[in-house]
Amino acid sequence: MKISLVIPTYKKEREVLDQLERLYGYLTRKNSDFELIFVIDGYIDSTKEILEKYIKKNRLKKVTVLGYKENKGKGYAVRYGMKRATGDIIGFIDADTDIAIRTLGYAIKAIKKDNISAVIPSKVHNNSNVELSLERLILSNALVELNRLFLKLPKEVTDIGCGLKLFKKDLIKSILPVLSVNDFAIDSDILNEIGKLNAKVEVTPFFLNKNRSDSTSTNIRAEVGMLKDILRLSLRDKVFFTKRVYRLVLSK
Ligand SMILES: Nc1nc2c(ncn2[C@@H]2O[C@H](COP(=O)(O)OP(=O)(O)OP(=O)(O)O)[C@@H](O)[C@H]2O)c(=O)[nH]1
Ligand SMILES: [Mg+2]
Repeated sequence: MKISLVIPTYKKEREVLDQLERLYGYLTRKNSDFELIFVIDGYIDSTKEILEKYIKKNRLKKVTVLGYKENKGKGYAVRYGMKRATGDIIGFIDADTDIAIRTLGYAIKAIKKDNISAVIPSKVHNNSNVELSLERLILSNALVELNRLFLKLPKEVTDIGCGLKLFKKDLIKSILPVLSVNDFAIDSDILNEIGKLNAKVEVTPFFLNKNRSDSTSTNIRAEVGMLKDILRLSLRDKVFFTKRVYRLVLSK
């Protein structure tokens, strides 16, 4: 089974080569058929040049660097890459090395199961090793509850924001046309569509590397943006549902 990993990349001059070496090395060692698709979310620093130089020098065959001039947000970058992915398994992973590689190992093993359509790693899985501050734990739980309240979150999901998610090709290709979020609420958008389809999800453990950087997706501006997107999706779905009911009643 070919695995396509999309790597949304925003201002990652410092870490991007570490992430490339690590993913390329891991998937090669595992004898996987794979492709890595870096999506440079805005040509605002030299991440693109750094990547291209390294790929040329080392003659790497299975890496593609895509991108565009303006910064558009993580959701846009993820959607851009997944639309162009060709694997049987398609997913995304953050461009820095915060997520320990064995998180990917567990996720790949799970997504290869016949009956599983999506794998969503979780900080609060029993086998995860993430040390969460009380504030992060409360925020993370609040986000899950918010998604449950306003959107159609698959019942298994216990964590929204993990920067690694894997899907079977058929599932993700069928929902890509209806995804609309450009920023960090892309996870909510995807999970909502999976929930509507009642597709089978497995939750796997999530491991963090030591010395990780602080997350920019948990600043207050990003959080307000995320909340706005969740409410917008919820409203859209409710309007759509109401219209359908009206149409049904009128046609009777
Ligand atoms: N912050 C941010 N990340 C983006 C954007 N577009 C794509 N990304 C990628 O989405 C992922 C977001 O991960 P975060 O950990 O929340 O943010 P980060 O930019 O990695 O910053 P750190 O907190 O320092 O790790 C990373 O792979 C980014 O490269 C964007 O517009 N802003
Ligand atoms: Mg990060």
